[in-house]
This record gives sequence, structure tokens and C-alpha cells, in this order.
Amino acid sequence: MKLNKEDIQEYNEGLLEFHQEKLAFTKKEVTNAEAIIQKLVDFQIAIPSWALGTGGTRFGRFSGGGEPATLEQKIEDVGLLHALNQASGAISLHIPWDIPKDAAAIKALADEHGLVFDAVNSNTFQDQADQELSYKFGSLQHTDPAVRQQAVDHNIEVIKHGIELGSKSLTVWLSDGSCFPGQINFKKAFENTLESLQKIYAELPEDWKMFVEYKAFEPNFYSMTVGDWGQSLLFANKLGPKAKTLVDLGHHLPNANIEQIVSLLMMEGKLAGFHFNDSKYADDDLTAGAIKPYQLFLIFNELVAGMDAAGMNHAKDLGWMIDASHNVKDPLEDLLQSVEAIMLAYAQALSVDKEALENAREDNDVVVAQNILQNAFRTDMRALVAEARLRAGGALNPIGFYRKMDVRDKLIRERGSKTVATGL
Ligand code: LRH
Ligand code: MN
Ligand code: MN
Repeated sequence: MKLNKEDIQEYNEGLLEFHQEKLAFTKKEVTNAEAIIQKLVDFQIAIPSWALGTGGTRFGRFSGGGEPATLEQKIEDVGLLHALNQASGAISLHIPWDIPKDAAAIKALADEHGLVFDAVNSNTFQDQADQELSYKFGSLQHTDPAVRQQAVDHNIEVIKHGIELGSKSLTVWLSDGSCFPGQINFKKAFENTLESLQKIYAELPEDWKMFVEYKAFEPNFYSMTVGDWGQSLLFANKLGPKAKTLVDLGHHLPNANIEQIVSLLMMEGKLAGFHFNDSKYADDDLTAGAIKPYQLFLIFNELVAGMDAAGMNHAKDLGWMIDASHNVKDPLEDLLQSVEAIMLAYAQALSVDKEALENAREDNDVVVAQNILQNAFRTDMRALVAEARLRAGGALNPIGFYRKMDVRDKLIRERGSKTVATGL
């Protein structure tokens, strides 16, 4: 199904008066409001194809119905999100969960929905039905060169799919590691992984990047071969300029200072981008901003400062993606909430008076420095985010409109109530 622009407009008209009052108030409070709105209009956050179905835990999965069963339906779902918020104009594919059999047709369909293809993701953390050798003991790190080569070949295949779709980056997340002390030789595992990554890197087109995603634990519980940003950065530095470190917010040990990691990766020109989600305990993949919105803001504060210092384009020069998938919400509503939370944090970061903050830091005025950040975080930016959506042609209240149009019921009627999206 597709949403109608005129219906969105009509819906917005009913909310316009109240919105304008709120906007006028925010503009009094936020001096650079207009500049922020423009940046918000430009900012796009990619949606992963595996977040469109209800996620599961190892204890169970509760399908919500109307889930997309094919890549075409997934594109349709992201198209719905983009029509609602005008900020989800890209989709990221995980291969082989989603194999574009007819790339030209898939590209044309995406184009119809105003979507482009973000990073392509390889998968060597599961065995596929038709796979010759097993990844039970790792993929790129494996002791057997034939397993390593199989995993390298898969990544090269993924790059080929990406080229056909117009993607510009490959994200490599490895579950490689070990579950027990003594199981692997750390140095050999690193060296094997590096050699394998080098073979993949050699196949990257000139204008592509390789995103090396780290994760502290899970599914391996004693060591992960790309376990933290230090290890990822080591790989990225050894690989070359196209390789960078990808930060997934759920992949750290508790209380890690992610904003500091971001700042230093940017200093080194080695930050690839983000997988946004939120967590209370570990890789919970909860809605962005649901648990630690202040942390999300502090991360954006570093991002904006670092990108501005390096003369980077906020919308284009880093990879922005949601990576969340959980059990109890309608995935489309959840993704709308995530995008909103990310936009709010971004808007707050854009409102920070950088010069005043830097002066306070130089003067060691801790109170003023803290206040500058907290004031920005406590400023209600919802009217600016809504205004950006309005100007771009989206809905003032995306979830309100989604419910008013009974989108989920319509999808259930179209696709059935017992659907299981491919993916996690
Ligand atoms: C691993 C991860 C990685 C995978 C995705 C499905 O936890 O974050 O990005 O590709 O989940
Ligand atoms: Mn991730
Ligand atoms: Mn994850």
C-alpha cells in the first residue's frame, strides 16, 4: 500500500494551528532555529531491512501480522515510513536474508518510493542451508583457510549486489571469537581476520567504504575478535583509508563512554557511522532514545562538533542507520519513534553554543559547561522536528496519521496475520 500526499496534507491542516504556536515559542528560545530546521530536512536515517518484522528472543517470537515477506514488501514498508516522516529515505540490506534477484527492478521500485540503498551487510555469523563449510568456529578468523575463503567469497558477492543497487559501503560484522579461555589463539585469530579482510578490501570499488563493526560480546561470550573500537580501529588502520569503524550503540560493555569514543574516532578520521538503538543492559536493540536520551544527545554533540571541525556534510559524510528489532511493538511505529528520537538529539546538539562551551572549558568553568549542555538537552525541539517534516511533505504527527489510516490493519488484510519477515 501507499500513502496519499493529499491525505497527509489534510491531516496536517487539523494540527497546524497548535503546531505554529509551539513553533513560534521554540523559535524565541532557539536562536538558530531556521538553520536547524534546514539541517533536519536534509538528514536521512537508513532503515535496515531486518527491522521491519517483529524481532525475537531465543525464548520466543510474537509476530504482529502484516509483516513483509519479500524484499519488495520491505521496500514498500520503508516507503511508508519515508512518506510519513520524509527522513527514512534509505534502506540497508542484509545478505542473504534479502537477495535482490532482479536488481534493476528492485532499484526501480525503491526509486518509486524515493529510496536509495545504504550499506550492504554481509552475514557470516549463521550457516545457510546451501553452505558447504560451517561457521561454528568462526568465519574470517577460522583456523581452516577454506572456511576463511568461503567467507571472503560471500563478502565479495555482497559487494557485487551492492554495486548493482547503488550502495557505497559494505558493513562487516563478525561474530568471530571464542566462548572459552584457551579455545583460540588471539593473535592468530586477529591475523587471519586481517588477511581475510584485506582480500575483501581489495575488491571494494574506488568510491566505496568498508565499515568494520565491533561488538563486545555475543554470540561469543569469552572473546570477540572485533570486540571494541580499539580492535576495529586497528583493523581499519591496517586495511587503509576506505576502512572505518562503525559504532553500534548496543555493542559496548555497560557504561562505556560512547561519546568519547566518537570524538576520538572523528579526530582520527576513522568514524564510519552509526547503528542507532538503545539498551538498558547490552545489545537490547530497543528504540533509540528510549532508555538513555541524554547519552544520545551527548553523542550527537560530539558528532556535530567533530563534523563541523572537519568541514563534513552532516547528511552525507557518515553512515546513519537504525539497527533495532524487538518483540512487543509494531515495528513501523517503533522505527518512527526511533527516527524522531534521533532527530531530537540532533536538533538539540545543533542548538549548542559551541563557542560558549569551548570558552567555559578553557576557563575550567565546569558549572557553565554542564549547564550549556543540559540546557540544550532540556529544550523541547519537537516543534522544529515537526516543522522539518511538514516542509518536506511528511506528517506533523507520523504515528497519529499511521493509526488514523489503519495502516497495520490494511497490511494485515493484504499480507495476512501470520506473517514472518525474513531476518533475525
Ligand atoms: C549484531 C548486529 C550487526 C548485524 C545486525 C543484525 O548484533 O548489530 O549489525 O548485522 O545486528
Ligand atoms: Mn549493528
Ligand atoms: Mn547488534
